[in-house]
Amino acid sequence: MKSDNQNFAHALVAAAGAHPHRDCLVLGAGPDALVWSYHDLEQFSERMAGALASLGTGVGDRVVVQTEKSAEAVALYLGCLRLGAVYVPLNTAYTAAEVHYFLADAEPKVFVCTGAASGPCSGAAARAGATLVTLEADGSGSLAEAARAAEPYSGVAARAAGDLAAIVYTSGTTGRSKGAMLTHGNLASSAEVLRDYWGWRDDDVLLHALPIFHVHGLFVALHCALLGATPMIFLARFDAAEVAAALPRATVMMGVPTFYTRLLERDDVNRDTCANMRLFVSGSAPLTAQTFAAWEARTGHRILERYGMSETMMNTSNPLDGERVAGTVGFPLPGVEARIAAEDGTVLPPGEIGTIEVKGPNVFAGYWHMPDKTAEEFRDDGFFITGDLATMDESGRITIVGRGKDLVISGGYNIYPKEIETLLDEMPGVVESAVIGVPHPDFGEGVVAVLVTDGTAVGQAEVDRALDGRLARFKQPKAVVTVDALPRNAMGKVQKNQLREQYAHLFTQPHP
Ligand code: MCA
Ligand code: AMP
Repeated sequence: MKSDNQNFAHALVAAAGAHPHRDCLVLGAGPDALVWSYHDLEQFSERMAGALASLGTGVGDRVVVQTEKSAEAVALYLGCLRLGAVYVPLNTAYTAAEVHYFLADAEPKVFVCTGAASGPCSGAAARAGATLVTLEADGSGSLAEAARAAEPYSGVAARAAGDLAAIVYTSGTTGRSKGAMLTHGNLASSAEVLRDYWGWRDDDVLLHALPIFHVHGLFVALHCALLGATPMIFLARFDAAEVAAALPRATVMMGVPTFYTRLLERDDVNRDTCANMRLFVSGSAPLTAQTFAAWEARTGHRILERYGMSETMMNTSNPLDGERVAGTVGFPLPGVEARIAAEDGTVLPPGEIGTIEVKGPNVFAGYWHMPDKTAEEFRDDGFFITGDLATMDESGRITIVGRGKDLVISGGYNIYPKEIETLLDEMPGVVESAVIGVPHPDFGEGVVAVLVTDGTAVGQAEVDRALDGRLARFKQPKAVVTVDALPRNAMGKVQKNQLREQYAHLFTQPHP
């Protein structure tokens, strides 16, 4: 009988309860590997929930988390769900200055960070009314200690499908980050659909090398394994040598395209080492047809590419059994409606380029504290305007051809130029700036700052100095060029396409 409690933790607790002694998180390799069983994870999540409750956290309270990837961090996430609290993960690369904004915006009850961040963030946490606790990569820290001593909270707070489970911040075109509100229904529907569509098996072993502060690593990858109560080889970060060494023990890997290009540089990634694998998934950024072909030639596997967003979880996927076509993101997932529309909302016929719009149980509940922004991005009939440009063929297969939004995707991280331009424009000697993404052999796209100066010499060193501590390193320009003037159209709008063409080979060799 299906429970009335739509808290997604309820489904996860049931899955773990059915297989308590199965391996859940395998940390490290060989005889030194540390293994958490499903029972271990459940027990510690109850203790994490108990510790959070003793700090006054209850239903609907936000818990902002900026910690390294660890088994304890997974237990913290599950503890939040159990309590009905709202989990708010932050990229570990964000600087204290960036974190201050998130704390002020999310107004959390608790802020969990590493000891290193606690000093620079303590004032902002106090101003937001949050209790600051720590959790380190090795599982120590004040929250971990509190959890070990806490009275376990073994319940699962009653939640409806439409109640908030998480807020995932995504940068905005205005330079101000928006919190995408994800509900228990969003998490559950997406996880269940992916489990079925990708044919999750009882004997699957997931190779998990993604960060757990974004939808890809936290919800897509983790949820598939947890819902199936199957093991994960849980790596703290992506390290090509470690991933290659783990491949023979895994059956499924999910990654961003950079994972695949880096693995292709290694001789020990081949048909033999991938013999146990049944599925390689790629997403978060476009996978080139070249990487798709090289991977197939090397390993015999056709990578399954899928497409999603923080706001919508997963929207489309190439099929498990049917044809996986390079350069396409496949078909709308079951339950997801997708259409291609013109700017005015007119639905376009097959083959025409327009914006992908989606509707379904996977689509978020809106932006936290931004009702106007939310209203702008939804059509009257409930479709969400993704900002991604694509075509759909007669069979419903979607090919992404570009972005309507001014966004750079580097190594699977979204970077909004406006946020960088605002800081560059404040630099002495800079008259104006344009930030663009151009092809990069490792990250797919690399950030380039194009500057107009008043004659002052402003180069990479000056830009690095000006942005350090204010912007996460991955957002900082990997190249700086100066020009006399930015190209503009008749309306005065900067022609970024022209700049992208001009600097297309800054990081790569032009084709002969
Ligand atoms: C690290 N660096 C980067 C990036 N990552 N620069 C640009 N883009 C990046 N993605 C820089 C660091 O700032 C540092 O610079 C240098 O590279 C080395 O840093 P390190 O941490 O050692 O890098 P790495 O471990 O090699 O990381 C590369 C990576 C990582 C493995 C590709 O970025 C990664 O795990 N990406 C996955 C992102 C992801 O999960 N995206 C999902 C979000 P310096 O030396 O100058 O200090 S999208 C999503 O969730 C939606 C729903 C979806 O569809 O999936
Ligand atoms: P995020 O806001 O970090 O969740 O990133 C979502 C964005 O990543 C989407 O709007 C797309 O622009 C991009 N994206 C995700 N998956 C793919 C893919 N398979 N191909 C191209 N772009 C993708």
